[in-house]
Amino acid sequence: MTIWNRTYECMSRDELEQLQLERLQATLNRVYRNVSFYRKSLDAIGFVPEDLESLASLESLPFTTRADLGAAYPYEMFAVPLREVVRIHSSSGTLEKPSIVGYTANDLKHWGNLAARGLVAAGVTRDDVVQIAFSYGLFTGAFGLHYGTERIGASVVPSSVGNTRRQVTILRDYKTTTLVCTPGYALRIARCMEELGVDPKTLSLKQGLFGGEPWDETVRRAIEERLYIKAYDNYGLSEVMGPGVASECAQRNGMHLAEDHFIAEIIDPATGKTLPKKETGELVLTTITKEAFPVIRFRTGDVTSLDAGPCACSRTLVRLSRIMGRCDDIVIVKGVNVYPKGMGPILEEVTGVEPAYQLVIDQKDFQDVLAIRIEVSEAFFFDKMEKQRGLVDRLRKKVRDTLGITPDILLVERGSLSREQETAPMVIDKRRTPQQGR
Ligand code: DLL
Repeated sequence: MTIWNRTYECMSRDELEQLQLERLQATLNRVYRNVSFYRKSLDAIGFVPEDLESLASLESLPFTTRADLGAAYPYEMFAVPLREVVRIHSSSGTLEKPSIVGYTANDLKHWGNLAARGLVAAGVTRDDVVQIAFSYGLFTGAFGLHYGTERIGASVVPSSVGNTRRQVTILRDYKTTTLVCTPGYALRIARCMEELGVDPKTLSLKQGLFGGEPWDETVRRAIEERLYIKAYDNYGLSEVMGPGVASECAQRNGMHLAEDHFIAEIIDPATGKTLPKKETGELVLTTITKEAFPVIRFRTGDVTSLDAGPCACSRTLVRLSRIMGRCDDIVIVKGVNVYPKGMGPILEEVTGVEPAYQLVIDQKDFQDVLAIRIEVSEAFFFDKMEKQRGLVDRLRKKVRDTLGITPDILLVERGSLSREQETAPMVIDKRRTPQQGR
């Protein structure tokens, strides 16, 4: 069984905790010196980084939230001068102020290595041809796994997302062995293959790494049967690094978390109290090697648990269970993090004033479908049909251009959403696996 970095992936707990402590100390020093947000929040509790004596003291430090990162827009959270930053990405979605994340050359090196761990754990070797059907852009998914594939020495096919027929042609003609995309897009490719009459058994495809959005064992089975491959889960988030934070091994019984780079805690999202790791709660992550964009006790909003028991693969890193949902307002639609309240200002750019609206999310053949119900104002009603149609087109285009998701726009009668009385929820999520928090 191949392991990309045996020294770190199979460390004894004692050695790992010593390493974590040293790295945490260095990180706290760095943020205290260079990031005013952390200096202020640590000063407020009278904590001096030199005082850190054990990993347990991390629990006494304040959390960092998405709102904190948003308030630091664009670069206030950077712990190095921009001159040392060689790459900038940002979180996907509708947050008014998205988190802008930076990487030094060293950060990129670590990112590639951690993504390589996940690829190797899924059986990828230098003989593989890896088709990366994530969008290349501000989204971290494509680049992280791209670097990991190059690090291994396998061949990258950066097909990016979209043009599904072409993806199928590439899969067949380039003899792709490994598909990398969201689980939803894997099934879209599967459907397209079925429509084109391409038999997956005739392809070179062996495995796929899927992540960026929640999925479950039913989706895994559907991917495996329809693409005739083994499907592996991998997890990450832009605020912490991107893909490579945790990845499944051949046992496919949880994702080994790169604890030599990140310290994980599980908390009760309601009280903020730390829970035993095996309990289900919100995942909180602290980066301990990041130079440009370290985060301390970042509340991911993801609901999961950690398994510290031994794994037959001989890796000693804890395993993150499948992400069970979110405990904040964010809903993930086609891999894009949608903050429902952030949709208002997007629609307003077309309608002039923010309309009452409701997001209805459903799935067709495992594909997410987003409909936005928008209350028409009197002004829309008096308009001719043609104008209404124009409005619908402009709204659809605006959302597509901003989020990369093309929604169905449904104009509904005035008063039917009754936001004032709080009777109409802002989001109706009809998907089989609720991706929204509780
Ligand atoms: O989705 C990074 C990524 C890309 C990971 C590709 C893996 C593969 P963001 O756009 O910042 O970054 O979204 C992060 O997506 O907090 C989870 O809610 C969700 N998510 C990511 N991977 C998984 C997964 C990328 N394997 C947010 N299972 C995270 C469930 C996932 N949810």
